[in-house]
Amino acid sequence: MRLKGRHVVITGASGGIGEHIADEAARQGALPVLLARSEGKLKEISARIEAQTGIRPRYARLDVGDREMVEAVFSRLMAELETVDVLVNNAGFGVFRYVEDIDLAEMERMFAVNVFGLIACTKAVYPHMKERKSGHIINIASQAGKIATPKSSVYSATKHAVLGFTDSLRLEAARFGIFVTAVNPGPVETNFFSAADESGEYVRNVSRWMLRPEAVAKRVVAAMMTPTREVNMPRWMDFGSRLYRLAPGLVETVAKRAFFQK
Ligand code: NJP
Repeated sequence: MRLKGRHVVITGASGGIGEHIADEAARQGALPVLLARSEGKLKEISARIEAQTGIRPRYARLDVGDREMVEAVFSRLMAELETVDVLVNNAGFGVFRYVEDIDLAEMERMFAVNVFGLIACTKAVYPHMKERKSGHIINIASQAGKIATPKSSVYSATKHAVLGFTDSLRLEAARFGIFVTAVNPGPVETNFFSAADESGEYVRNVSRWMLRPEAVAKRVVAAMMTPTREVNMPRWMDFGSRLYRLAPGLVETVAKRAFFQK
């Protein structure tokens, strides 16, 4: 009942974690709004959700890395919806490479989508939430935003940036009754790895403890409209990143082989 009739805007909703968040939010009675570049997929997902729940989610094409498009799409949405109760900044991608192999255009794109896009989407809804003294911004970051490992320097840097932004925003937003949550999953079984892990080596190495996207989505939706600081999963990885904060050198030594599994 907490989410009944609430507008939940999800970026990167055409697959993976974002699609499952839309499913679960609709099951809880929320009104999801689906955003991504693949409009055809959004249309199919919207029709499927309507067939399953009776709720027909709105959808719109959005490249979060395109600043003008973010402004245009969100101003249209705000005019149509009047309120956005929850924004889930989920759109993102990673490419795992050693530093010497980093392509600088790819690096800029990763920052444009994962960091600047997330900030631009946040800024598009924040003034309205501030005015209403209510709302929730949920940023899908990563355990890679807590521990940086080989071959993920740029991806990890984007997620560290997301966590820095999120922590600062949480303090500012609390003054207006707005909740801010960071979600830090470990590896999740989605299409993410078709771009991130070209060789397939990482997926082979970690497949036995990959999270299901449905499980991540359930935790995200359970946190909606509650003052949840962070969602960290799986539990053992959360424990590892807490330990890393206390003794980074020790963890790097002990887990060196595991860190090079990409
Ligand atoms: O990945 P995937 P996930 N503008 O590839 C969209 C983080 N994460 O669900 O635009 C707008 O299945 C894309 O749609 P489309 C990860 O960093 C993951 O796993 O149509 N949308 C698709 O819907 C990311 O922030 C893992 O191509 C854009 C969606 O994003 C979030 O979880 C672990 C876009 C990506 O779906 C969702 O990733 C972790 C753009 N420019 C954090 N570019 C993991 N999977 O292991 C992409 O710790 N999208």
